[in-house]
Amino acid sequence: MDSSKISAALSAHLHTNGTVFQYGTAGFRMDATLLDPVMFSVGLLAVLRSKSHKGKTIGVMVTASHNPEKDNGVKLVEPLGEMLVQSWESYATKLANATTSADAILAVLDSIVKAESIDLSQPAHIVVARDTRPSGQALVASLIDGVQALGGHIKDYGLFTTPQLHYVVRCINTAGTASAYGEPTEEAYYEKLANAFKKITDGYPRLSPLLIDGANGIGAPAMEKLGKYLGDSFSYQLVNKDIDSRGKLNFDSGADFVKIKQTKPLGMDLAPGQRACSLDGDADRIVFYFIEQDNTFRLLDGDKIATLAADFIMDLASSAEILVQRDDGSRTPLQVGLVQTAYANGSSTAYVKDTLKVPVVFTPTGVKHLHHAAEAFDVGVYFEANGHGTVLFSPAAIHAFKSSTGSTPAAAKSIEALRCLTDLINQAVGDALSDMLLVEAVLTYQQKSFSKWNSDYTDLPSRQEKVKVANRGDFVPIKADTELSHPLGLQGKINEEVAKFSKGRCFVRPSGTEDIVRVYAEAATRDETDRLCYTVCGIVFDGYGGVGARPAT
Ligand code: G16
Repeated sequence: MDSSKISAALSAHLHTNGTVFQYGTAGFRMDATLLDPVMFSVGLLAVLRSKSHKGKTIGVMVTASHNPEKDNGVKLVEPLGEMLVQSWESYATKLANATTSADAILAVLDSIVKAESIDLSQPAHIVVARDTRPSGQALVASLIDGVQALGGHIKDYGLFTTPQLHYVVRCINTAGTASAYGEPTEEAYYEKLANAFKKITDGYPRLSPLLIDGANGIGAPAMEKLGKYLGDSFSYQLVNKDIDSRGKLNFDSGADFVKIKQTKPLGMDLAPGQRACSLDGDADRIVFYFIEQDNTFRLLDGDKIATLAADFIMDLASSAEILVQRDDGSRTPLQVGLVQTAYANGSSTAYVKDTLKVPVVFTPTGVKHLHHAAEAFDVGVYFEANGHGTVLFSPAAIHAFKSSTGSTPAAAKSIEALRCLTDLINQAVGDALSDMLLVEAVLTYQQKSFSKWNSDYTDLPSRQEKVKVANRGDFVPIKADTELSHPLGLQGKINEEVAKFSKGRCFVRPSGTEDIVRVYAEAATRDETDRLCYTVCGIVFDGYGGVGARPAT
């Protein structure tokens, strides 16, 4: 470690304004003007992480995803495309906060090297990409300074969706192995998805065109490129694709807006019966929707995507008579499991358990948590209600799909479909474009309308609101985000309110991506749900440090 080189490089990125940095739900995320020292520190950390993996390539994605355009953020990606391992998140936080002086940063670097027994003579390889935010390019430059100060090699992929960055990281690190994931290029990514989609839908009548809201973000140009590979196998119309005008990214559009507001995005004409979906700012989330003849808006969110996918895969596995080889030599049916968070609609959980008869595991918010829980199953389906998720296939499941032949033509066809799914579904991370094709493939295969899909179960009315407070760090979630241990006394007050409503459920948790706390409520009717949600918002605002405008009641 060349201390003088690091000190000299830090001098251009010194942290001077007292902001406290925290690696949150999806990395660092805040107003872009504050991020320069953070980026430098992430460059240093990425080098250490790569060295600790003996030179494997580490990814860095510069994005603030669903946040407003003025924000930006950064997250680290592990060699197989997963989110940074949690034990390193505290290093990331310490290093970012140590950018105040050369002494501080050198001391933290040294402590990480010692704690992780890192061999500094190992090489370090980093790849970086960014979304379309105007602040992105300068932040990548700061990151590169950090990487080079510690002697790492870095390749800049430029503009990418978040899942594309995860994809190339996995491809690079699996190249030449039995689990090689593909070519680490944008073109190969589109080709892989498009080929799998064409194969699985071959011979089926096409569905009506899908309206796609690109949130005026990187998902829009990526969709246009993917569309060329899909050709006439997929019919769509893209709206909100303006990535050049300032202020449009995620503005009243995108998956987060549609999910929370339960309405169509700005810039989309949606006639009753038309099918539509929204990507978010970095194209790692997707939700679907339509409006009924009477103009009622119907949302098909991550819960609905998860149940559609789990049901489809179980049908295929059963018709294909798939048996999976176990460690003890036995061969047993494919085990499908579902992972949800506290935001999952209560009706979806009941449907999964009672109708699909699939086990459900709950984790705290953040795909990093869901992803790991999903790995416990042969097929782990994980989706947050906000549309962030994917389906993971275990090596044993993939082996079973590859080695089965099927005793009937129908079984052989189902096996082929399962094999296609392993290519169609991004195994590294939730991916809006891959998930979009997954849903469209299932609906094409089953010739199922959005309305029929929606009728699988009826959502309980739900509402999610944001409350701005002086210090969201005062709110400490426990029990997979369903309760708070602090501030003392608040949980008791929430419980008292919940008890007043039929099928009432409500929780409060600090966001890890925005400077607010979130309030989620569910109850038997729309009116009760709204009353429960707004009452709790008021309790939080009035008694626990609310700032700015009091939430509506
Ligand atoms: C990120 C995470 C998601 C999480 C969301 C909101 O999504 O990847 O897992 O659900 O933030 O998190 P929070 O409620 O803590 O603000 P994205 O799409 O913004 O990267």
